Amino acid sequence: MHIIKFLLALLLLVAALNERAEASVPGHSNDTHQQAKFSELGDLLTVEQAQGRFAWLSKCYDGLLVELWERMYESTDVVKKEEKLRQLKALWLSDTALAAGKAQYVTFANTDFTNPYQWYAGTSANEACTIMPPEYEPIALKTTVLPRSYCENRSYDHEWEWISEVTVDDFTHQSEKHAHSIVSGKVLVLRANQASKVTIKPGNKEPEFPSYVAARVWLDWNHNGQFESSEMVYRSASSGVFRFLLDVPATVPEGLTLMRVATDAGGGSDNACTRIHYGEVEDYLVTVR
Ligand SMILES: [Ca+2]
Ligand SMILES: [Ca+2]
Repeated sequence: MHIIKFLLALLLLVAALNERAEASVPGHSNDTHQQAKFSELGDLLTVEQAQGRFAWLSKCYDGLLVELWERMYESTDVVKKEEKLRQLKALWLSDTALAAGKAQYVTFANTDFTNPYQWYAGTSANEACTIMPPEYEPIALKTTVLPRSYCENRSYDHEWEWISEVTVDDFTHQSEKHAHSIVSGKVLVLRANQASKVTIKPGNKEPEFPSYVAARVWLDWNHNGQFESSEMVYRSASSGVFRFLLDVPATVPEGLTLMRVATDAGGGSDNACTRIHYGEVEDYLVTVR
């Protein structure tokens, strides 16, 4: 049963990767029917973090890695634990994969592919071991896509205010309330030297009395893994829907980068890394063509 589940997860992952490949075909846009496949699990790791994930699991959950080895090889041969770990590492973190920036790592969640406790496995051997929620399982073998890691940001409180929808031209993402989420199932494609129409719909626990929230958007145009002050592309405050035109620079380096959207009824900060109070932070994978 476990093997089937894991294989299913792998298939879903392959589907997600295909979807990403499709999304990068210029002019190919069928967002509506693909919307259901959006993943909000986040857990997008860089190559270095994927290596750290393996080291952390080897330290904290080596039994689980052994179990994964047994599922993948369907073997009951007497093989030493160290050899099993070595083989897994060779499979997921081969020199070829590392050189291509495509290391693989295991991500964990509930069996329904949700992460209700917002629990993530470690990404460095130096991190202390934490206890995985008992109902969690390894649900997918992911391939690294982001070459850089970004500062974390999340809200202290997302009970009353959150982000319920973000649209960019034909791209729409509706979502529930979270402290932070990474929309990792699909890449948002922007056109160089054009203006894109963006809307941000805040969610409210009492929609008849919408809160006055500050909204900000940052885009790492220069792909350096940081949101410089010049990369804050929008800032406003309102109790309604935010609408603006996003001017995309004429030249942006190739590859994936990150767009961060934050709403905060506590006013927020111009610093994309400063933790927000009442609202949500959503990160989107973006490529400019
Ligand atoms: Ca949301
Ligand atoms: Ca930057």
